[in-house]
Amino acid sequence: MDQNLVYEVLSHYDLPAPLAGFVPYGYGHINDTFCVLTQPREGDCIRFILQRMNPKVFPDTNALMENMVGVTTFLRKHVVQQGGNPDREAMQILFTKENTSFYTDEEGNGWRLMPFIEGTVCLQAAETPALFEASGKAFGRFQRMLGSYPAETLKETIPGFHDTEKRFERFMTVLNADPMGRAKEVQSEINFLLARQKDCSVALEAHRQGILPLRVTHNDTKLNNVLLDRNTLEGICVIDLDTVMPGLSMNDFGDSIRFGANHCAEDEKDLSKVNFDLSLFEVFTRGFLEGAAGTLTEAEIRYLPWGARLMTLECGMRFLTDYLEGDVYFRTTYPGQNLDRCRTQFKLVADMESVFAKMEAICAAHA
Ligand code: ADP
Ligand code: GN1
Ligand code: MG
Repeated sequence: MDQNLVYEVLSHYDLPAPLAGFVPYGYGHINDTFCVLTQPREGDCIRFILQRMNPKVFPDTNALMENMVGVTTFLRKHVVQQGGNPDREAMQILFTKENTSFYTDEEGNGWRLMPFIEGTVCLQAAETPALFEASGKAFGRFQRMLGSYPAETLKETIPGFHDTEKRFERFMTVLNADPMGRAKEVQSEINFLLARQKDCSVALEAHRQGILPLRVTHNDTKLNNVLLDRNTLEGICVIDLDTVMPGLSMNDFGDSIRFGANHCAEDEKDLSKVNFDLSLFEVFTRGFLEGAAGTLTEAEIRYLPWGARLMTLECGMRFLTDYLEGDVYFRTTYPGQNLDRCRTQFKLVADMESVFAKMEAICAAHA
């Protein structure tokens, strides 16, 4: 990354103090994120999060940022009404000197700037059950807060984002083309997925039959997309709002379980370390339902275990597709990382299948 480009971007913002520097930040797979430091003459430095949005993933930056400004403004008002602190409990998009919600550089890439929410931690793995429960509560609450958001004003930033059937079709197209000649190396992963084609329709079919309603959902509820209070370890603020769109509640629940209800990294190579943890599933369920506070229907709660299975299967399928395509979507730091990621997801799916009745019993008990 050309440092001068970042300076050029920042020159379009009214910063509160002289710029002290910036460093790459976080473990996101999509955006380029930087922590920007400004240093007043006296006192602590004031930090910001600067992101270059990924135009391959989000081709319509205007639509993306319209959603983002709409949702953050709505959430900030909601937090104020509830007597909370909007600067801690909601994100904020800072506007440029030209009064736009993002800056477009000479290459056409969009950049956005946000205050850094201080006094928080962002975890890559659930270190304790209590932390995972806190994240569940935050994501459940997030969904409840957006219950009254005018869904019709939201743009679909990634059409069919959790359309698992469409994702499967896309996988088949890439598999048939096999552009990198990699299919022969991954036959067992391919077979695992082919054997589960029917599963890809479970949620969509329930929605088509009117069993599951559309809600405004986050759609990317990884543990590292929620900030926890550094001292109380409570969930403070849900971040990474790029994919807030109409969706199914079970998917928000499921994506958190996929990422957090285990004790390994998403790209762990040693599959003996990759195990679905039913006790973490239970604490998350408790937190999520407490946070959602009665907004979910009986059917939505009944389908939560499927949300976990399907989000994990879908994510594994997306990693596998990307591996077959030559790693063009998810950022990778070493060759084969998407295949490692796919393998962890499929191992977790298999684990979930073997304890599925227990997952259902847990959801029923917490309904
Ligand atoms: P990506 O879509 O690439 O995952 P995110 O929006 O999740 O990008 O940002 C990446 C990381 O940056 C987060 O996991 C978190 O650690 C950090 N981060 C993002 N926004 C903020 C914020 N407002 N305050 C503090 N940390 C943040
Ligand atoms: C991406 O942006 P990030 O890193 O939070 C991806 C999710 C995947 C996740 C897998 C917009 O999330 O859908 O589940 O990686 N986000 C997008 O770790 O595709
Ligand atoms: Mg993220």
